[in-house]
Amino acid sequence: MAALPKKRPQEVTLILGKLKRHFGKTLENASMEHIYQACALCVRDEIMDRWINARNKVDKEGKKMVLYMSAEFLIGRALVNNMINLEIFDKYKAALDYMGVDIHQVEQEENDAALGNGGLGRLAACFLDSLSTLNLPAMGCGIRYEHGLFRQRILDGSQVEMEDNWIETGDVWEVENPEEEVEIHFGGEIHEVWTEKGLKIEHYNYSSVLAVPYDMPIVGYNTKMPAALRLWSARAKNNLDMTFFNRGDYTRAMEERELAEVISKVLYPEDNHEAGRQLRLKQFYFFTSATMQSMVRRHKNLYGDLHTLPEYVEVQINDTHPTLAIPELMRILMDEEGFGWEEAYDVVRRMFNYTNHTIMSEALECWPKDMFRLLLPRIYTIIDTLNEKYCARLWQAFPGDFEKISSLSIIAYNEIRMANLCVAVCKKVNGVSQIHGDILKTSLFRDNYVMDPEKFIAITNGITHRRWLAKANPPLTKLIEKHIGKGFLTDYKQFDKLEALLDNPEFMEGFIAAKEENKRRLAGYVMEKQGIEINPHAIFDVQAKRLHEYKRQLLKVLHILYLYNKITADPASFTQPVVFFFAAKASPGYVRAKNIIRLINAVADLVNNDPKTKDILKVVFIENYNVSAAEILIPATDFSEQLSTAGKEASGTGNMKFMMNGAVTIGTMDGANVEICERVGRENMFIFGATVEEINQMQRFNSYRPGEYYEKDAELRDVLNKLIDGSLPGVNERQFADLYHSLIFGDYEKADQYYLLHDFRSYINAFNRAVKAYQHPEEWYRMAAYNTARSGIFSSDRTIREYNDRIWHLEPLKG
Ligand code: B1N
Repeated sequence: MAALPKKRPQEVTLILGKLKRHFGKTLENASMEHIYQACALCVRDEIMDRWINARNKVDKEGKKMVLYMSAEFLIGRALVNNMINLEIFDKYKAALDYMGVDIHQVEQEENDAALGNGGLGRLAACFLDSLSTLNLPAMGCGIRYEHGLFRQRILDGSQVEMEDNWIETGDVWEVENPEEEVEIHFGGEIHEVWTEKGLKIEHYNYSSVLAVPYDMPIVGYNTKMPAALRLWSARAKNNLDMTFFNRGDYTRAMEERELAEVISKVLYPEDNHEAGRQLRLKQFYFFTSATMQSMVRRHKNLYGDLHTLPEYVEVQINDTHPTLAIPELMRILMDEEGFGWEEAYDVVRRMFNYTNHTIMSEALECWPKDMFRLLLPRIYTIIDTLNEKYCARLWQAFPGDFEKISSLSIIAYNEIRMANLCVAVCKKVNGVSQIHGDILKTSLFRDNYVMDPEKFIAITNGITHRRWLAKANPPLTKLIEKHIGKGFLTDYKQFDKLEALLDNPEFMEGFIAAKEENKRRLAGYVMEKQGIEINPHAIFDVQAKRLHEYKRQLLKVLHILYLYNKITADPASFTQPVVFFFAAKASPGYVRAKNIIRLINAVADLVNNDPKTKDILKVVFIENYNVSAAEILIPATDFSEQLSTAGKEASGTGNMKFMMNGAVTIGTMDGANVEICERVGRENMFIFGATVEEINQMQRFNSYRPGEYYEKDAELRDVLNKLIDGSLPGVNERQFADLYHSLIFGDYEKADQYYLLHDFRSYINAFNRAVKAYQHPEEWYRMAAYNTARSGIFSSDRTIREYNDRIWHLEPLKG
């Protein structure tokens, strides 16, 4: 144990005070959860003054702000991150040490706030951190899901979903604001009525739901301007319907309440996929209407005239999920504020911007027209008019080209297409990496680009290096601070200073020591949580991301089986110990993805238990991958696996986190991997696989024949046959037949849609080059440290600066 500080730190008094006043406890009888709550309350106190002052200042000085609207915010834990950003971590650590309490145990009491699925939601969380750090006035707007993303357990090798209850420990960070509640209307009928002021729209027989905002402070590093995350919770207007109650029908009396509250009950656990379900549409209208109503209310209170809204607010919509904010603001301005169509449209078109995050067709949001019209009749008529006017513009641009016009229109074939609505109305449309921006211009939005070339831009994603370096990787952060100071925490350009240190033996020794410490920490975690022992001197090879066919976890599995075959045939052929970590959640309804998880665990059983391989290869499936697990996994990584089929991963952000923490990438020329490669050069990463152009060629000429690879490559054939020949322990022989068939046969054109067999040899080659490089420690660690040194540009501070310079034009709040 560390020596006790002589003087009792002041924070001890604060923590003990909270324990006593809030829970009636002393240190002796407080549980670890009480101590967590007490610390969180102390930290909250430190935030509140700044938060209130900053908001008042923004209002008083009439500053423009951005509303970052997103259906997902994947926040993770707040306590230690907030302490680091407030620069009070060391003080609280000392206080807890003094009390004989380990701060990391306290930290673990907090459940992750997992109000998101993956990259898209985590990006929103990183952006709020950067907005606050840069002192830009901002509010995140989303849904207060009572249950976030499910917790994952692995039972007998398969994923089992369990309920998530983040609110139990997360509510200390929220402030409920019932006085700002608004009412949302669903269903009913609309009528046009002529009054002396002209045509008026009236809405009858709708059902109402209340939206209550909960605000959470998001504290950037050393900020003057904590951002607010405003999450809307659904509540019934009447708790009990007394007409039914009085008749003794108690179930009916409570029905309204249940129907209302189900709206914010649970996050849809789907990533890169939209299924067009009614409750999902309700969720989207619920939070966009609430946000627009409260924005209008605030603007009227502060400035009176709604014509000036675009001078004070920018709205960024995170993918198409918040698109309904556009017609909703039209509705408010016309039906409630008396604006004419052109007058309202002129306000709306100057406020909204759209970020596209995917070109996967199954993720492009389309709503069945009839369902939409029944649920949102007024919003439907507004979209219909938007569509009419837009089609008239399209006709001017492409006279007579019906096919083109119907492919670009907002409503067609009985569907409403949200991406087309966004592109039609928004000021700027951006992709999330350079290659993704190019693909938007040349394929998904090709014709729109011809019409409005200046509308389309690319802004490469980023990650907050406070959470992903300072919080996740204390030993490396300390080392960097020792050599270049703390400036890099707010100035990402200072990462460049690390380059000069690659020739400094003291720095390099520290770098290696940090990696080793992080690997031991991960080994401890895996032992504690899953009872698996791993060799901390092995290569740590990690593929951590949502389970999706295009991300190609299956390619990695084929590679492991290939190594298994090689070693069992000839033990001298591969002797380098490697631990292969997988971490991934699959959407509960995505059968093939879940089967890939089953396969990973079957392969783990095979290689971890075979005496010929068990000391060389180890496969570990990390249960319940979430932000907190990522914070432990990423800093310990040597090989970062980024294997998506070229053209499919819009950007990726995990790739950036690994790079920053000194892992070397094995990856395709896809998404932000391309820019990582530009930063470090091909000699400092391992590129493999078909390029976008090559894949486009194969598609254009329908020339890809995966079966030929199977026939010609005997080793590949042996690997694939392992899926169906009964070699895999604990599963029925038919278990993986679908995976096997999907690669080799499928429907003719659809066999191996993601080109695994095509890239198989090229991947093995890249992996072998990486292993060779690893075996020369001096060069290897130089390469790893070079990756860290070149990663500053992937800070979300750079990303947010770009959004601000090119789209929002906000002024930072000053001292
Ligand atoms: O957004 C991330 C990117 O880095 C990833 O490449 C991209 O795959 C991810 C529907 C999505 N795109 N689309 C989604 C999520 C949930 C949903 O219901 C689509 N997620 C991404 C950040 O730009």
